[in-house]
Amino acid sequence: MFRSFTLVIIFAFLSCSAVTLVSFESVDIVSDESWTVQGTNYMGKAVEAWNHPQWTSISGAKWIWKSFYAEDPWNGETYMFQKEFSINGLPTQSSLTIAADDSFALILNGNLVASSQNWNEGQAQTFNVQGKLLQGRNTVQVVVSNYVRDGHSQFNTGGLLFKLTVTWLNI
Ligand SMILES: [Ca+2]
Repeated sequence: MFRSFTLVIIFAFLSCSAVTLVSFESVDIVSDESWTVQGTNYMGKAVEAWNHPQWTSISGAKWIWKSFYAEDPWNGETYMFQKEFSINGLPTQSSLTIAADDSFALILNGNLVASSQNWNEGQAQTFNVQGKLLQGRNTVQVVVSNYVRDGHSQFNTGGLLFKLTVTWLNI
């Protein structure tokens, strides 16, 4: 009787331990004013951009640029947007969605993982970056070019829209 009671106690303890040991967390990294923007002889914080009517949207993310309107739509502009974030466990699941006006190159932890030469009608693209994420500190950099076009800035805007959702296993 005593032995079986002891076993029940041990089993209950192990069950509780297992529940507390296996836990997941997730975080959304979205484009917003917390990103830095870097250009030739310039570094600052990104701002929310004027939204072109044809641009898509991603829940929780903002279209960002160096300025509300493109500053030089007649000659084009290229900027690098950057954000650092932490993954406090073993990444188990991720989903990355991005849209840019016009072209982009997406770099995760120093590795080029995706690029697009076309503004893609303002639509978003999804990429698998599961093997590119690291435990601890991560850096995402996106180089975006607004191409030369005729017209004023409201018709030739530049922008970046980004969302990365990462789920990790606490270990
Ligand atoms: Ca444009």
